[in-house]
Amino acid sequence: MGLLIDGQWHVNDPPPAEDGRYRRTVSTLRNWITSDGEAGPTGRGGFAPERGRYHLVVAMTCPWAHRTVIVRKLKKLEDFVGLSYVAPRRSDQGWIFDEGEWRDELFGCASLHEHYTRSESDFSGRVTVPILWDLQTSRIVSNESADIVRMFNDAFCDVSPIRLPISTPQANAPKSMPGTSGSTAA
Ligand SMILES: N[C@@H](CCC(=O)N[C@@H](CS)C(=O)NCC(=O)O)C(=O)O
Repeated sequence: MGLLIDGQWHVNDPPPAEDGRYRRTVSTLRNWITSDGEAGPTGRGGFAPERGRYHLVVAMTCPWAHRTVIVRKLKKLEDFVGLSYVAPRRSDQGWIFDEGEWRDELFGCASLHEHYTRSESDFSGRVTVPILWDLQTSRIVSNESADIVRMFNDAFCDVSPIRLPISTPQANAPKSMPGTSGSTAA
């Protein structure tokens, strides 16, 4: 599937864990949009809710990304958080963009790993969806769907009074895939 190491794309994955079990990616970009722009539970501050400032990049085929799309819609945050889709398939470049509805409307990139290195030039790790961009600072705010749904619910209260029952981290923490070790990204 490929991954980034020190900002360089590697087509081949490292060998699997010795026990052969699947382990989900540990998300490393974990800043938070907060109602007052102060730092959230992890990462740095400076991300206040502002109209048109944020943008989600997701894949239609990814359940983790899908929950961020659902919460954005239920909270009616379309004016605050834009949305675009990678193509619903992988290549040796990982997630890629394509023409039409799969185009990269933010930067015109061919692949999602270019988004990661645009934000973090020395990024190492898997290139996953969803990612949440801050267009003001040109940095990725978060690549952790469990955090993104919580910040959508909590940080935009002034503009979206709808409250969804997803506020506890435990209830919403990323789950490991069935039959795996139970290691999580949270
Ligand atoms: N912790 C992430 C994990 C997301 C995730 O695993 N996304 C998958 C697609 S469903 C992905 O992009 N995988 C690409 C890869 O591992 O190379 C989250 O929940 O936001």
